[in-house]
Amino acid sequence: MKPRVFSGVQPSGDLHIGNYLGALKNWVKLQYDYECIYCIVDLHAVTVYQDPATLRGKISELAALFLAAGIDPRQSVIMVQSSVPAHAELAWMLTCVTPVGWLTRMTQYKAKAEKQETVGDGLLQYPVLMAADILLYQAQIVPVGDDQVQHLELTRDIAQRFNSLYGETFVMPETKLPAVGARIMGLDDPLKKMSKSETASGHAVALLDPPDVIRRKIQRATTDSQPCVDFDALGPGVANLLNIFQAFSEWTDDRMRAHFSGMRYGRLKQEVADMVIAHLEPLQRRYREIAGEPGYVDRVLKEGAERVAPIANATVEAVKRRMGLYVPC
Ligand code: AQP
Repeated sequence: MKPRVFSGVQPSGDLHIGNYLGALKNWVKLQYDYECIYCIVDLHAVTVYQDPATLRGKISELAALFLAAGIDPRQSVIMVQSSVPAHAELAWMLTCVTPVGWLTRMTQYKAKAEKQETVGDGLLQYPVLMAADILLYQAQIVPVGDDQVQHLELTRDIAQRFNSLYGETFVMPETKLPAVGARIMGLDDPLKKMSKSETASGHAVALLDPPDVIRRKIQRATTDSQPCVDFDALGPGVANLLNIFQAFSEWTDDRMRAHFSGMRYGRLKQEVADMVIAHLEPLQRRYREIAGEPGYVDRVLKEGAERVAPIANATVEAVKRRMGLYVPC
């Protein structure tokens, strides 16, 4: 049996090249060697307010983008988190073994809570729900970007605590980061992670941005006062542009150095824009075809949920038995 992979993306905004390079691109590569479950984590998205009509649209858009990026539904499962109730059920049971102190020290919680007038309990519980997503399927590998490393450590801590309280139940999942592109930074502020919920227009390149918009955003990206690329003294803005180029092109470090050393920033930005557009144009073409096929995306999501529900339900039943909860005969 192939080892199992689980990962997810929130339908909380426009998918950007950080999500693609940190997660999706890796997912496509893994799908032939592993049993992969890729999830649209809508229950995570509502930990901060989402306009209901927009959210519904974003779920379908995200599913079509998974397909357009190369996730093959005959190989991998594509599903929506809320369509398998076991995610929420297991999350409650794991909440009961998770100390609050483990949650309040999560850096993503602190960063997101700072931006809210009222902090919902869901925002604090977010990493427990994420642990439930992964442990529900006994996933061995979780391909994510760098910002999720702390949540994965917490997932292992929760699994270990459950196992030591109730007996061996959960497999310990491992984090899989991409070699390049694990943390893409904002184009407008290279000290901040590129993020869906950041609304400044020059912050992120969305996967569905038209080529002229992509070019304009990259041309305006923050660099520094040096005139050209110096690999021994890279500022964060230039390092980010080079990182984006290398993650898309998969060039080696030596080739990157040989090609970009001494290049003026204007030319660098032009080459980065060309590389991003060359990769996103075919993806956008496939997206338009998929989105234009009535009923296709809904069928993929329905089949996905049906394929994984038995695995999820079996885990919930095992956890209930371990905890002494009622399981009907
Ligand atoms: N900037 C990034 N660079 C590399 N990888 C990234 N990921 C997110 N941002 C970057 C990875 O994308 C996957 C899906 O992310 P998510 O939807 O779970 O939400 P997030 O990590 O909180 O990402 P965002 O874009 O910043 O969303 P919002 O603003 O809604 O919170 C994950 O594997 C993540 O690591």
